[in-house]
Amino acid sequence: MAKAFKNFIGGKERDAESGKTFENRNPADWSEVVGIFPKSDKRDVDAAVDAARQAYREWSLYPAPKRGDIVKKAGDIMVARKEDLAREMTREMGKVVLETRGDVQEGIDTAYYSASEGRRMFGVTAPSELQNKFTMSVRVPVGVAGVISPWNFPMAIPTWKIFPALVSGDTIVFKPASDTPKTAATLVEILVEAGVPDGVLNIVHGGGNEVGMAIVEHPDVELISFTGSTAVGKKISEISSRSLKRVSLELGGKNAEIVMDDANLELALDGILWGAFGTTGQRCTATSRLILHEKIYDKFLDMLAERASRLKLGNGLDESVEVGPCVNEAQREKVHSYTEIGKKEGARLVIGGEFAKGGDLDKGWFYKPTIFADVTPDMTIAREEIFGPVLSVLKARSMDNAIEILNGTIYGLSSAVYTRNINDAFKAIRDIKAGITYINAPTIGAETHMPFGGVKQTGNGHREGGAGAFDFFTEIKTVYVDYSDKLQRAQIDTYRESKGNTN
Ligand code: UN1
Repeated sequence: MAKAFKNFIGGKERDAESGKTFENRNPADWSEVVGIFPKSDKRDVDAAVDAARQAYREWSLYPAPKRGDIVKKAGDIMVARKEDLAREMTREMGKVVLETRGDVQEGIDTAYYSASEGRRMFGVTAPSELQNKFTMSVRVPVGVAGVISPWNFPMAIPTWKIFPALVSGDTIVFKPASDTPKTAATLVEILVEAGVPDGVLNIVHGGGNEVGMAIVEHPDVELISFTGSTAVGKKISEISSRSLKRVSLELGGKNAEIVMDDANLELALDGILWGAFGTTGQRCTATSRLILHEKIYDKFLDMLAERASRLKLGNGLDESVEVGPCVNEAQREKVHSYTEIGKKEGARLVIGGEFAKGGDLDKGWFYKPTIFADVTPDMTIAREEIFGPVLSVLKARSMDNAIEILNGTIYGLSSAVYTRNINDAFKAIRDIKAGITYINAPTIGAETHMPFGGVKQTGNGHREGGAGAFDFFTEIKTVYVDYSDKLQRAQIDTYRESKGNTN
């Protein structure tokens, strides 16, 4: 019998007010129930926001380095439990254990980075324009943060949001994706063990419409940090704009890799296999378009089809498996619908394009790595995010032409260029419209201490990762201390009375 999990509100485990539950199943073996979770609604969100609000004052008064120490301790616990966390995550959402170890490591890196930021969180000091007056800016917490996270990085992405929020002094209502509630529940458990006080971190399980939107609409939630689809992001943005709530959005992508005729083709091949089919293509940063220089187009496509057709699919707990299942049935159906569209619009199906079947594969939501060649920029499979193991290959005449194709999308998260021509590389760095550009490396694999985010409809200008995350989770307060014992009027007295001024 699978374990029944509960919400965690104000330091107490609680069932959903509705009394309802939902099951979380293993996408590589749908008969296996990973856990049972409360199906919450607005009432549970209200209780969690109340708890977060009550805990806020005391938490906001903890010195930031102390808050950082708690997050550091959570990182230490994650180190000790890494293998177990990774294996449970593979059972929960299917990606191979090599990658779930990476996901946990990304959380650990974020813990140590965020903890260290507790001893920086720099403000600015600058000289005043008046004598006997001091000026500085300091960072202060904002309030209650709503954290709404996706299923593809069940540990890493929640930590990108929760750790900087905690170190900043905010309290949290956390709604994880309903495909990955178990890893999220474990993360909360780890933070509680590390010393996060009651009410500072609350988790409410359930669906986006019932729980997610109740968090977004709640007047006492000041911040929303969301990673997910562009459609949902727009809805969140619209609702939040009515109360001018601050929102950080990490949304869709249609990332491309360019391979020029002078590139190291073996290296580019390794890059595309990892970028397109790693995590079964289910990353915001996944490579879903490959733009090949016309001179190497046929040759590279042959090399790619040969390698991609040999990728081993299966249960990600088997170390020899390279590609896991899609996260659920609906996702696999969606992926397949793009195959149908690709065929209808005249793209050439090179490999894949169907469910992967036979033996243990029949138990889960497996889809064959799929490559479409002769894709043109106007085709649906060149424009829409698929979020699965489907790669669209396009042809370019030159670096300029390749960049033009790469930029021809409403998204702009990650991008990659393989070339040995340094002039072309720098031109690409300048002209590609994306939040991240890799030279001679795949589109996936961002590091946690560097800014992460995209341009255009990939987001709304905020960055996660690194110190930039703290810009979102803190408010800047500017402080002036006048120790002259007289009224000094900035801009007026500055150039009349102060010593040293001649105007
Ligand atoms: C995502 O897919 O939403 O850069 C995040 C990467 C990972 C994070 C991906 N570090 O591929």
